[in-house]
Amino acid sequence: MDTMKARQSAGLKVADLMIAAEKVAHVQLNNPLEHALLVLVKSGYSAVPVLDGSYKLVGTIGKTSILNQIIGLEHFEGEKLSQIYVREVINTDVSTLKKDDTFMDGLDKVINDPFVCVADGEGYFDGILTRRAILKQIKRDTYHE
Ligand code: 4BW
Repeated sequence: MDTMKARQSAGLKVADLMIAAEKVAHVQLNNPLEHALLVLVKSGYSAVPVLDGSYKLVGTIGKTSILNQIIGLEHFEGEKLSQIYVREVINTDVSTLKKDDTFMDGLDKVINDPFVCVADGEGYFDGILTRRAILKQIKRDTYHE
């Protein structure tokens, strides 16, 4: 890899590569699971961020954890989708980034997760950094695009 280009990449901040909050599909804590599943199926994503009423980041929710809630012994119990809420199923054990964090901080985090949420010092949601954005940047560096 060309060292000049590698240095350029290393100089990038998370803010330069993230998907801004207004373009990120999300659900809210007090949504029933049927709404969350609708957002996930319609957007095509496996998991999306969960925000509270003031747009602070609380965690993420994915299709698998929703389906696990409604799986019965013999069939899916779809009626439960309106009785269980996102706050009961949310994954709060998520790592986060800040807009000022470096490209290398982002690369490190997307090794284990397909996306990482970006939030400010007060917890307000700024967007997500995806594995795709990091890989595209590595490709740009490698092939000098
Ligand atoms: O609807 C899609 N459009 C595009 N352009 N690509 C998609 C779409 N759905 C899936 N993909 C591709 C991306 O390459 O499949 C990868 C895995 O998707 P995922 O995880 O399992 O749903 C996507 O990789 P990625 O862009 O690196 O995104 C990683 C993860 O980040 C996705 C999803 O959980 C989340 N994500 C990405 N963009 C999002 C989003 N969540 C909410 N809103 C967005 N705009």
